[in-house]
Amino acid sequence: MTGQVYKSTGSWYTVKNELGHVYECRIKGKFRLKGIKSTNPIAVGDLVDFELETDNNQESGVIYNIHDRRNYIVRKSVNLSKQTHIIAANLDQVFLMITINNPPTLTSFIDRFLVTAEAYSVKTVLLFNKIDVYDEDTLNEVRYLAHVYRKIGYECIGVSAVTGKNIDKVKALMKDKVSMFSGHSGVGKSTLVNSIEPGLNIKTKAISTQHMQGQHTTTFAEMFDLSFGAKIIDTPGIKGFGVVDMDKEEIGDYFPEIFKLKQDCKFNNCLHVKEPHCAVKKALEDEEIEYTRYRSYLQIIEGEDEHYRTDIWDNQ
Ligand SMILES: Nc1nc2c(ncn2[C@@H]2O[C@H](COP(=O)(O)OP(=O)(O)O)[C@@H](O)[C@H]2O)c(=O)[nH]1
Ligand SMILES: [Mg+2]
Ligand SMILES: [Zn+2]
Repeated sequence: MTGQVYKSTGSWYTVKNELGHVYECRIKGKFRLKGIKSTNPIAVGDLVDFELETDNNQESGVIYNIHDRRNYIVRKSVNLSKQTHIIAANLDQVFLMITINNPPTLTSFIDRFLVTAEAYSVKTVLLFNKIDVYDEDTLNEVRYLAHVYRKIGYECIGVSAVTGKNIDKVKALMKDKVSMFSGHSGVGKSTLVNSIEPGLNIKTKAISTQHMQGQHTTTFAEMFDLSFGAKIIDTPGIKGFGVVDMDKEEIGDYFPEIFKLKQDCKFNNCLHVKEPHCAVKKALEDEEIEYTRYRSYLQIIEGEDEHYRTDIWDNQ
């Protein structure tokens, strides 16, 4: 049988098959995944093959194969083991929720987030929330930022989780897809999810798991089916989702507007800092590239990013 992992609590996996039947599964043997030194071999979102076995009249599943992943997102472990914890696999999109104030979301945070998502090959949609309370100046700021990010290919939607403004557009994007909501604490993630699916009480469900006894208090991601044919992945308690290890030369590839220009730079290993005949610097002078984006790029390649790290993928 083939199914998708909805929840993992360490040694048990909740797997749903194509008919919507749910099975508690364990892993048979050891899985070694190419190139990943991970504390968990299987994550929420994984497609797995499993067979059923009966033990003391209890039916459960045994997973014997994982399908190739389209993408996966990881959190680095805080200790020195250099192991990673795979949070979720096969994500279709992340909605990055942004507020201009209460709390402010800085462009440096947005750009760092987008670089990480590009590196993970996860599509990001920007949601500018709380537009119901913004004055005209603040709305202009939303319009300006939406213009900046649309120009480089990101879909941007101004929404209000409270009044429901443009929530239909978000739902349309979510249909038949697996989504995750991210952004600083207080931007309105819980409010938005509640307005999209009023009956869904994510936090309660995440705690009442039957296999948690005797385990330490690590929280695990969980996937939920919504009534209109969408899936969301909730990652309770996950903060400080580390950055991917990137070479300096690679970082520009995750800024779409820089990536597009790099072939026109004189040097093929151009970092777009001080090199002569640099197409990126030229575009910056011509105001074709946004200064805040370039500044974020410099901050990342110079490694001035430590204080952004703790907030990336803050999903509280
Ligand atoms: N005015 C307004 N307030 C909002 C909106 N969305 C969320 N809030 C408020 O912002 C606060 C934080 O929202 P919450 O959903 O808990 O944010 P989370 O930390 O991202 O989950 C709450 O007081 C919400 O009522 C919105 O669209 N408009
Ligand atoms: Mg919340
Ligand atoms: Zn260059």
